[in-house]
Amino acid sequence: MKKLCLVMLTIGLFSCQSNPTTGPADLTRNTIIPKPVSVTSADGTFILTSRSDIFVAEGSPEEVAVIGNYLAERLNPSTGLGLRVITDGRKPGKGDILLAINEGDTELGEEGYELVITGKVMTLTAVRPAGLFRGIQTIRQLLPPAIESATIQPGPWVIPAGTIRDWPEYGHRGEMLDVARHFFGPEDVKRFIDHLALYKMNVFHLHLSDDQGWRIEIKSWPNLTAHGGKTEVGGGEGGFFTQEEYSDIVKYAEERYITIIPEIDMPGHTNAALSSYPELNSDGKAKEPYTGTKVGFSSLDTRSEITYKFVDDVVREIAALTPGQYFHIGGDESHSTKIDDYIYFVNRVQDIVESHGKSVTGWDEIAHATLKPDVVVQYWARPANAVKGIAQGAKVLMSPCQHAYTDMKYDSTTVLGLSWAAYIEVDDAYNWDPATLVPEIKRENIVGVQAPLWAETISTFDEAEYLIFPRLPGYAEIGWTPAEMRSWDEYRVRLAAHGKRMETLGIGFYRSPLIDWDQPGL
Ligand code: TNX
Repeated sequence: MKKLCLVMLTIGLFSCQSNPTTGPADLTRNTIIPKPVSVTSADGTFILTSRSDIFVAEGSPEEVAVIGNYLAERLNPSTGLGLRVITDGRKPGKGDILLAINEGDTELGEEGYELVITGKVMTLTAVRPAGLFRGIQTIRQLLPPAIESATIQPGPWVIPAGTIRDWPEYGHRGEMLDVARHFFGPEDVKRFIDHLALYKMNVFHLHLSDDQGWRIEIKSWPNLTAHGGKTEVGGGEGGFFTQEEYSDIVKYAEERYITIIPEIDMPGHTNAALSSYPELNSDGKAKEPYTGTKVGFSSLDTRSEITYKFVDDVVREIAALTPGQYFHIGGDESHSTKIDDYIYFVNRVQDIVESHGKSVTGWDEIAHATLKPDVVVQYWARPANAVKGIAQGAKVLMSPCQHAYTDMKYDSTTVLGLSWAAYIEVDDAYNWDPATLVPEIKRENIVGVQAPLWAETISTFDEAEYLIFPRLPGYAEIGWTPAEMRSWDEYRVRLAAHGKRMETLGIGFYRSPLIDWDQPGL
């Protein structure tokens, strides 16, 4: 009898806990990252079975069916359940998922969603398709990690009943990838975009040019890639995106409701361009290609008209392929450009960018210039620069190098990465609030959070993923979840549950000793 009681007690204890292979037993004990704004539980469980399908509500825009297909593609390989997307107006039954637009639920905003789970149907609604897409990431994370497998897994595929209402704190949540110091091709970039999607990020910033390489085809200046694309740090062969490949990346991101921000770094960080065209140099001589890792030695000739013809052509061609509002002009570490020349340059380039229908964003140094009203200053180093920007009415994107630089080592033993800004362990990456980090930068000045990955020390995408994970989910949560709902002690338990998920996705992440990877769940 005693034994039976003990067994029952044990079952009772476990039944309210999250199980690493079957998912949470109570919806409020989920391990979703970023943490949702509101979760309530109800009686019952929703189960995906061989009778399950994905229903698109009657009258939905075409996009909703596309999102339904994306969901089916996430769920079918691992469940083997063959979920179909039903668009003929039939009503969902037991075990089905329903996707619907509800324009009236304005509290959810542009990217928010509501997920109502009952023992019968799971209903995902949003004001906009983007919200449905974000909500699908919640569905993925409510299912066990095996859902991410490329091969059929046993299941069961069970989600506890309840309601999630959720929307982001900041409108800009992203990562940057430096493809200039080492080149990463379209397949790597798409994989990175998929990682952003899983954690509900919505911006992907591509650092497309630097001293060591020029990575995007410009048809009017072909040597940029024919010559300037053929180098990288350490002397490797480099590479570049054709315009077709770039457009394909833009489309891939768009299908995931992620905006690409292209960056052409100038007037510094331009040796690859200066080595490709002698006429861009004041002495008329092409520079030697550069494969080291120093910064601050190169500059476009800011007082030469051909420089502005060059910038105009480059911005025009890239802007034409980029649907997003912003064009990133770099502007960092122009140590060999005189300050007056720098200001003159940034002012003229702002006009060029606007003439091609885009708004300017740039590293915090650009605040020395006279900024246009819609400029976003990307804060990475100097509070004084951000303050200058704010004083001119600019908004700030938070990428503080001591917390958000994904190329920083985790600790002194990390082989990859740099350490000039800080060692950034997983808790340092998570434990900061954009709205209070720098007293002069207030919540109302901030558009969001972006974590850059500079690529001086990484040459394969496995190495990139080691630096990205497990810090990326933390940046995603900082951007999505209100600061007062976040705590490291609670987050680290949820993050542990993502270890298995990252493993299933083939991500060779850093096994931080701060996380109990072997005891996932709440
Ligand atoms: C500073 S951050 C840079 C980059 C380097 C990075 C290395 C910034 C705007 N400029 O050029 O790659 O440090 O951590």
